[in-house]
Parts: sequence; C-alpha cells; structure tokens
Amino acid sequence: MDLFRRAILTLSATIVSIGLMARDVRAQAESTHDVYLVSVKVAETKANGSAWDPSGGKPDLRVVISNERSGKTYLTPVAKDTTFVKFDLKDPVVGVADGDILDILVYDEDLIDHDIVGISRKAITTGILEKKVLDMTFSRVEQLRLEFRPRK
Ligand SMILES: [Ca+2]
Ligand SMILES: [Ca+2]
Repeated sequence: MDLFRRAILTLSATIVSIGLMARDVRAQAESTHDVYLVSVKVAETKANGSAWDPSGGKPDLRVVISNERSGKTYLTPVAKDTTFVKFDLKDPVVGVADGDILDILVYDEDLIDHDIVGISRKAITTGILEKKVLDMTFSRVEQLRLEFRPRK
C-alpha cells in the first residue's frame, strides 16, 4: 500500500472515531432539568373538518415525548373522549439539557388506525429552560404546555 493511501485511511478512521466519541459524550451528558407535561388542547375536528371519532366523537388522547439524546420516552395514559387534558404533575416525563431535541407526538387512539393530531420536534435552548414554561402549537394541537424545573 502506498503512503498516500495509508494516510487517507488513517485520517478517515480518525474522523470516524472522533465522530463516535462526540456522540458517546453527548449521550452521557447529564440532564439539568426535568420536563413536566402540564396540559394539551387539540382542535375540535381533524384538518378536513370531520370529527375525530364516529358519530361526532371526541378524540382519545395520548401524548408521547422522547428525548433524542438519552433515548428516554414517556407515554401518557389515554384520556378518553376529550379535546383537553390537564396532567397530574407528580412525575417528570423526561430529563433534558440545553441542546437536547424533544420529539412530541399527540394522537387519537383508535381500535385500528390512530389519528395523528400533531408531531413536533423541538430543540431545547437555555432561553427555554430559563423561561420555565413552553407553549407549543403544531398541526391540530392548539396548545401543549411543558414546564421545566431545574434538578437539585
Ligand atoms: Ca379517531
Ligand atoms: Ca378515538
């Protein structure tokens, strides 16, 4: 093998290992805040104007929140026949740190096909953490409120 080829191979191996290292360090980063799910309010109908469920039925809401860095995911219980849910704030849903990305899914649980109410991907900044309360609006989700509390 000539020297040039060997140098290129060594270099690319180094770049790959730096990339992996950076990801590992990030995965092990400590969460600085706990996220609490306060409430969710969704539109009365689907985007096409029809009811969420047969005979004008209201949706059966479930929220799924996942932290891309830690891989931790939280599912709420299903709240039946309602467009508004206020959650019990006893337990945090996930931990976060500045720079984390939260994936949020709200859907209407059905027997066969669930109706997606909204999907959002939110980057967490120090500004959001300092403000403590974050209200989000996406797709048919009119308001989803999160609260951030610093860990002791
Ligand atoms: Ca439905
Ligand atoms: Ca349903």
